[in-house]
Amino acid sequence: MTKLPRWAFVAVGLVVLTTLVLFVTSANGMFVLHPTVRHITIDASQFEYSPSTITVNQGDVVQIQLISDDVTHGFYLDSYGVSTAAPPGHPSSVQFVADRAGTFRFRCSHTCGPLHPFMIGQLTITPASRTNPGPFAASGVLAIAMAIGSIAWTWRSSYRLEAQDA
Ligand SMILES: [Cu+2]
Repeated sequence: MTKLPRWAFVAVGLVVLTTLVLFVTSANGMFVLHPTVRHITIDASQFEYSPSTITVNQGDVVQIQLISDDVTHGFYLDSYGVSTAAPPGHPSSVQFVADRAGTFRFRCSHTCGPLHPFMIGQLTITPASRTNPGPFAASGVLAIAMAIGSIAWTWRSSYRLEAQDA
């Protein structure tokens, strides 16, 4: 029976390891490397939010402070079911984890005047794997470099041993 060279086992092991590392780091939302707390202040007035478009990263802890500049306004985030309301002079806060990526509307949940139904904003939650390409890409490249380096090194060592035996 032909004995497989040692480096073949090492190579297979490293390829498996590299694949695992790449799989784990690229799995969407599986590993969020840098969850951050995002403090966002929204000014509400008849009949708009400022800012009306917000972007956060998946996994972020989002703290929203709602401030009303005139009458009582609400904040209701579609699909997340997060809601709060702020009378003028009484800011209110709500916190949630942006665990699902996508684009969601938030709307006024407190009747505030004739154009109340049109008081709408948009929250975009960017998928984790696309928001942090740096660390993901870096770990993948590092794993591949280590694999190639180790294979080359083991191959060289076994080659030397064979040369000595001859
Ligand atoms: Cu309103």
